[in-house]
Amino acid sequence: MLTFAVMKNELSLVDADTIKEYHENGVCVVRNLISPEWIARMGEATDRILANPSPGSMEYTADGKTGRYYGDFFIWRRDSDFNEFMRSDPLVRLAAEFMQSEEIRFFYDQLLVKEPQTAEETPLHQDLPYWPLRGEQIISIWAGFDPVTEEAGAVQYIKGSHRWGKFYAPATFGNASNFADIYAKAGLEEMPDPDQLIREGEMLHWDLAPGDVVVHHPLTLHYAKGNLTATGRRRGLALRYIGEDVTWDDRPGTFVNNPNLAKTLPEINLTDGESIHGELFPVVWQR
Ligand SMILES: O=C(O)CCC(=O)C(=O)O
Repeated sequence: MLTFAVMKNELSLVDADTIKEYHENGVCVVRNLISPEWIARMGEATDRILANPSPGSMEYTADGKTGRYYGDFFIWRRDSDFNEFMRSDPLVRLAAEFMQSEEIRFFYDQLLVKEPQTAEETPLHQDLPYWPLRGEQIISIWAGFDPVTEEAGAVQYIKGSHRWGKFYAPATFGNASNFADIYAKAGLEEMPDPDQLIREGEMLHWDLAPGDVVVHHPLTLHYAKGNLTATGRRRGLALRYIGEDVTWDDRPGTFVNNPNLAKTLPEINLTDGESIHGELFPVVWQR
């Protein structure tokens, strides 16, 4: 905690109470972090990606249904606005304030767009079971480029679930995503009834104005409803940052084994237990 206080004085984007809340609840909101200029620029950049999906992207809404739930990964590698955004000062400094690390690397960005009248929910899941990583210094920063409400599909988190000591088998996002077979290889504990966990858990979510972000721990259980609004878009970007305690986990059944995604990525030459390095996961902040 002392280190966090020192970091706060140096960087001061977030107060000690918010960082404490993050550690206790596994999630917290940070208001007014991103400038209106960045929001406008990223809204346009997102629309460019939506108009020109990459081979690694996912359409989670089936043909013929209303709305669109679109997912895409590692967008920073092909779009200069996404590249600059993930390296931009408030984001990398925020990541540094939450993680007790001398150095911050970018793991990847994930675009999660739900257009109006999209019924598809984001299934309840923890992030770390999808990822080939071990370590403590891992956070996600979820930024929206539109106002976000529960009706528009605000992400909802089960308070304190990062401390349950659970590592549940990944859930598949959408039936057409090709991930189910891969996750079956993970051999992890099946999640008990997700609806019951949601009903019985203390759910946290926030209405967000563009510029606000939500920071969550990689083991916090979270899900989102569809976007049931008539006209309000929900363009969201999850940015994943890692610190120097993170190492590669070569276990089978993580998202890098997905052939769709793999064909958009260079060969990953990290071996089990190795510290994360290389151009795919660039250093974005150093003390
Ligand atoms: O945006 C969503 O619906 C889900 C977000 C999510 O799963 C994440 O940020 O890890």
